[in-house]
Amino acid sequence: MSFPKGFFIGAATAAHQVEGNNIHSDYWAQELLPHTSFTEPSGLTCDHYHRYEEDIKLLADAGLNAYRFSIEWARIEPEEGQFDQREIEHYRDVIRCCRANGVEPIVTLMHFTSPVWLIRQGGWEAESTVEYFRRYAAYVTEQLGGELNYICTINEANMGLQLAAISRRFQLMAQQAAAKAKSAEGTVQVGINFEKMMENMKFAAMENAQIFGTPQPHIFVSSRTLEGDALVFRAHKAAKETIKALYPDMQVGITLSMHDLQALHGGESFAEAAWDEEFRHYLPYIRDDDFLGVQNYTRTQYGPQGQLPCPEGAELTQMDYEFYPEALEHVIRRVHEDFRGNLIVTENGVAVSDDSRRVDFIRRALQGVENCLNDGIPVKGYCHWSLMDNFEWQKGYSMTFGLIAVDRATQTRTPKESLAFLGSFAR
Ligand code: GCO
Repeated sequence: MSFPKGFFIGAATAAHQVEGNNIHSDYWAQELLPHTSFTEPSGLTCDHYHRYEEDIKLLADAGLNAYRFSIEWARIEPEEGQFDQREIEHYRDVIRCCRANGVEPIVTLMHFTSPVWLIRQGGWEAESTVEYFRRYAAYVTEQLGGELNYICTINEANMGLQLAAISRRFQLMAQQAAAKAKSAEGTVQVGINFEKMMENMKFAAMENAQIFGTPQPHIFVSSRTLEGDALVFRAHKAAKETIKALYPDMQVGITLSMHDLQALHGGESFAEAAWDEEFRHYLPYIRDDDFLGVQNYTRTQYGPQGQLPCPEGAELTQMDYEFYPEALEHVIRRVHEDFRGNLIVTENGVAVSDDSRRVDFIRRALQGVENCLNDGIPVKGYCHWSLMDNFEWQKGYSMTFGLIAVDRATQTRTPKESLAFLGSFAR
């Protein structure tokens, strides 16, 4: 396999999952609720906030040439309207560290976590969030835009509707049999403990009300209404227009969580409806973007009765996903049918303990990307999720997606075979 000159071969992280002590964020607050749905709190995570130089050097030394990471809104604006210049300088240092190591920084402005104050003001269902996000994007771009070429505004902007759909499915399954409830967690591309959430809901509602002023805080990773779904994409457009006004050459896009949706006989209408909800209905908001971030992990199959469980005997990952790297090529081809602009694979990976499975996954996923390139589809890069084993949201540290293992007792990093294997394609 070979890729064009300038093709990004990189790895991805998210601030809350790797930096540590994101104390002004909504996630930090919810992790510490007495009736939290989180397996464990994020705490110091991988201390990437202080160890980013070591981590970026490991990435570069293995041959990778791009690093996708997020700037944490809750650090930049811990209180409404109070912007912390020191945190801007921290991220400037991270960006410059990338450049010093010959690595292209691809920055995400919002990767699931929000400042507590934003959620207290209605979060991702409140009209005011559109302007708050635009203002935040403007501030970061004014300060750091001169050192960047790629900005993803919002990570997996379609997650809210996906969660609304799975919540409906989960409640149905939970009514049928608790044993089935587990499989709900394997059908959304984020670490969620639905079973524990349901048990804790009534207590957590009271505890959330004490922190956020509402028993149902509209954090980003929560069920979204259709109005809230549109609001997220209006926030993206407002931010993009502001960024482009400041730096017209900045490449700006959004990232979407997309499954390889496959219809078995009789499942066609379900698969088409799911693709409309997951992707096609967003086209008016993103059609003119500079790129689209494609984030894919597995496939979902549909039969005459709707969504099907993983095929009998399928190899599963720690996340209860089917191990199916061919999904990436299928999703890229499907997206390109409607979105003709540049694509960047901003996330693709696998939670496994056996790194040889990750090597096999990467080989097959990259083969699919090369097949797409050979057919003229404008894929500009591939960022593997994730650079290091990290905090998989409500699932905590049990899910190992990393190209680098981290002993969090000592913060020792141990590159896995898969890191060098991925880097070998960047040369
Ligand atoms: C997501 C997020 C990542 C996850 C990754 C593995 O897509 O949910 O971008 O933060 O950790 O996808 O689930």
